[in-house]
Amino acid sequence: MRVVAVAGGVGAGKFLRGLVRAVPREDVTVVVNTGDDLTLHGLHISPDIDSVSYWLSGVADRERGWGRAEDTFRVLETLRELGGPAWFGLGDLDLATHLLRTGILRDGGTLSGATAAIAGALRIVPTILPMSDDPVATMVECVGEDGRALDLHFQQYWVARQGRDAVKGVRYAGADAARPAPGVLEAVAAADAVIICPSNPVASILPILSISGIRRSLADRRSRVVGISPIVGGAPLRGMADRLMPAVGLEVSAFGAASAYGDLLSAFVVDLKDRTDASRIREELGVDIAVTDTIMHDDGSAERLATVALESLR
Ligand code: FO1
Repeated sequence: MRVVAVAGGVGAGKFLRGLVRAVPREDVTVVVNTGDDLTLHGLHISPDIDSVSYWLSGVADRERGWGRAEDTFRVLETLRELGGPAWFGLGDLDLATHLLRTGILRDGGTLSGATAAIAGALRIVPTILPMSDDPVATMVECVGEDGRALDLHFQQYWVARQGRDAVKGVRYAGADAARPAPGVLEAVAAADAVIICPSNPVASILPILSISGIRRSLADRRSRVVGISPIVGGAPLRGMADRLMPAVGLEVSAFGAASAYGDLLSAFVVDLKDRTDASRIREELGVDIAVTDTIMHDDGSAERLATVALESLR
């Protein structure tokens, strides 16, 4: 059974560890958000690709969610002592990934090529594809505490300024010109199931769907597309979806998450705590509903969630 997973960072990483227990890992292709990629210290950093790669290879820091387990931050601390920019928490081990990726790009390689090289080195079997080799930047339009308009890159909004600004809108700069990365459309066309992972709809999934070719490819396969709600009990488990969703006109609820990509879905998995949203999603969006415990305590619970998602398409 060939499966495409449309993925953001931490939530997707946890989920994918279960998915590769539910189906043969060589049958899985992951299409990953790059809207929150950034260049820092001259390095190309792809946080969501790295989260997915680290989770799938078993080196992720399970507590923090991002970065590598048992990493140290000596380079960052020294940089801070020297008065350099130290707002983004790059670990010493994590830095090796960014050095390798940046070198490949500098030598004329693509982000897809760099991603495949790193995945190969980490002995990851599923195929990991960036959504695009072209740059797309998730920009968060805010009003600062002093009332001034701010146009912030996602990482400036969330990490540098710690989400303190009032969000007025979100856009995906560069999406109009961005082409799907090699292999993305082919994987979706050949998939028996496309799973939209329990990731932040605005920061992780909509950037991928903002690439028109990808959105169209999913629309063509609607009968095989299932989404999983990242909302539990009317709120995100972590992150800032509750601040970004209203800014793009989405209710902060399982219904709001479903309506973010409702026109592409055949089925949607909601948490037991949000079961009251089920009939609304079914009736207003025309989407089948599965209700289950969506909290992924471990790989076993992630596997059960993946199985429920796949069975909801049968
Ligand atoms: N998130 C933070 O909140 N603070 C950090 O300092 C930080 C560093 C970081 C370094 C590498 C990486 O791959 C991810 C990192 N993240 C950090 C997570 C990241 O900012 C976002 O959570 C994702 O981009 C959203 O999916």
